[in-house]
Amino acid sequence: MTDVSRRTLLATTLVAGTLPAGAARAATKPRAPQPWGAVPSPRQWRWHGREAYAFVHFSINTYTDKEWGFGDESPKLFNPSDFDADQIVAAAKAADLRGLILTAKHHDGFCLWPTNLTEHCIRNSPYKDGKGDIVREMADACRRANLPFGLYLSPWDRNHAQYGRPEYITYYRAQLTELCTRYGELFEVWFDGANGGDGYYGGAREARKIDAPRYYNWPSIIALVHKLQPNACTFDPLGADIRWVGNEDGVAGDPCWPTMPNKPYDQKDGNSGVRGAELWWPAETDVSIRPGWFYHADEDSKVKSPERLIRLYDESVGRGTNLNLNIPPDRRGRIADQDMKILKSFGDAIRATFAQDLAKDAVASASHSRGRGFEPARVLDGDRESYWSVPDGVTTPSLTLDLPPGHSFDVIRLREYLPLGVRVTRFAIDAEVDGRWQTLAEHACISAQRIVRLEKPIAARRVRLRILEAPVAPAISEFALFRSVAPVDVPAIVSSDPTVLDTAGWKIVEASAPGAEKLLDNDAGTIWAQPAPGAGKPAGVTVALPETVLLAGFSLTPSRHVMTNAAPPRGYVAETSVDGKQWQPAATGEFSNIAYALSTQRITFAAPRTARFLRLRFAETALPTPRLAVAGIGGFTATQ
Ligand code: FUL
Repeated sequence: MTDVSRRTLLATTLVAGTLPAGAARAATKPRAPQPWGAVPSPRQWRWHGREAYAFVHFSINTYTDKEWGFGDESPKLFNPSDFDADQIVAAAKAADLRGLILTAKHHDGFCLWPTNLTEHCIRNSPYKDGKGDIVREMADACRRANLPFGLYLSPWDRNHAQYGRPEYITYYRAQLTELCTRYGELFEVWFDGANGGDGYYGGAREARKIDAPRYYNWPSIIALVHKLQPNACTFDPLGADIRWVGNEDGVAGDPCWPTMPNKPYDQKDGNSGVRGAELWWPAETDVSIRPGWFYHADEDSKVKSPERLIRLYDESVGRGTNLNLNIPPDRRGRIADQDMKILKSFGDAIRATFAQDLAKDAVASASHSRGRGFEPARVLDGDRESYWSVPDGVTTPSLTLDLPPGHSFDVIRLREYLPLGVRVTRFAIDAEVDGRWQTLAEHACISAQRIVRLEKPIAARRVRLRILEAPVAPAISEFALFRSVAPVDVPAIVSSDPTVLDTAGWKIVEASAPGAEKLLDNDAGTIWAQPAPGAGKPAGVTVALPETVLLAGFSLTPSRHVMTNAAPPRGYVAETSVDGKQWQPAATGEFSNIAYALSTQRITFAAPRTARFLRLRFAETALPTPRLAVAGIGGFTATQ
């Protein structure tokens, strides 16, 4: 039997046979199902189609090697030597990212656009003699490449003298107005949840506490964005179009429902959403390709591998959320070569994997069909606006794809037609291989999309989607099959910066608790933990370098996860030695904001010194917790 006649036969016997009586002859198209529960706004529905886009953290922190600037940094520090917006856009495109969000202002208050609202901006930097505008350059480059553009504007501003008072809100709204009116269309506007705390605040150098929802009055700020930029989705307070996924690791809950209760954000609910809740408030999964959000040369060795990015893709996009992948430019103002290679490898693999839907020529049949316009074959047409549905009251239908021979697949993608709400509660996928049906997967939630990756490719005669539970008739817009293409390997490097020391050859000489090797394993996920230090209970570690170097400073990485019973050290006493016997003081101080920023701290000694041994002692934890935790230490030499 030829393929065509087999398909024709199947189409007449299975599909038409399942239509409701008379539907095949009916001249009128059946009514579409009624929406169920919360549904996306048109703006949110468009946003769901973006899937993955780039976050670009670039600012003063890039030049101070910090994650959170204090707000007292001189604008003169911002001086990209070779800024290239097109190269950054090309990196996003290489990774198949479909938008780009730039940090117009981070917590330190420095503005990347020439605004007259503050002196703390690019006008007072050496970049293009104060005539530069990074927001404009990025917006133009995105437009040239047909890449949607978005902006991040930190509500917390550690530079502004009036932060915490009503005058600052007027300033913030004026900033937003400039950004929403000068740079063309924006697809997303990002409000960071980090707020309050200590800062420079125009020289006051104090801690300021705010009650964020009351202080910012988010509904009015969101309304301002929507008035000026009707297509921009706002992130992430209650009332915004998009919510936070609840972690910065790139992992959405399984399931991750796009609905949430109409109450202030709760991190635990945020990760998995709440089935059937009243608000359409879908999750965005934000994560950095590097440990930090800003570029640091000593993290060149820690760029996530292409394989890791594919896992992140599966755990974010594959669970119906959008992935916001941070790709921070280096001090030149370009994406570092290592990151570029990794992004290309990742993007090539994603493109190749999803290039060809192997189910496209399958024959779709179903236990039920709603009739003309809602036939089973709608799941194969690659159109997110068309869908298969069934008569009202049918909630557990199944749909079978009779596959053309000669293909094997290991990736399955399902999509619901979201304008009718998220309708499927649970589903299973089966495959018929060598005449026997087997269940491949069973999950809760399809939503925008659900990607199921099999351990190995299978060649099935048929595959079947079984809806196991739904409150109403499902509406499925895609059932697609793919063969995954592995990314090309990109070997790790130590650092593009020769002053960054490779800790691979470092040895622990002594430590106040076992497990100190974890400090040197280049993995922020492994933690050296011990009882909190105190009187008579010192904590510390001594390391030996493989050879004597001109040591200019050290770094310390805390656990990047909030730990309930442990905290990083508040401060340090650092000493160095050439022979491991005679010790010289090197530096003493506090780690700035370590307990909240949870980012690597880089401490530069007053002057570089010849050393082969480094000893660090910690007197107390940064928060009153029973245990002390440190993820890593490192070191750097003087600039050569
Ligand atoms: C966090 C910020 O504190 C980080 O610096 C970064 O901007 C991240 C995307 O959001 O809350």
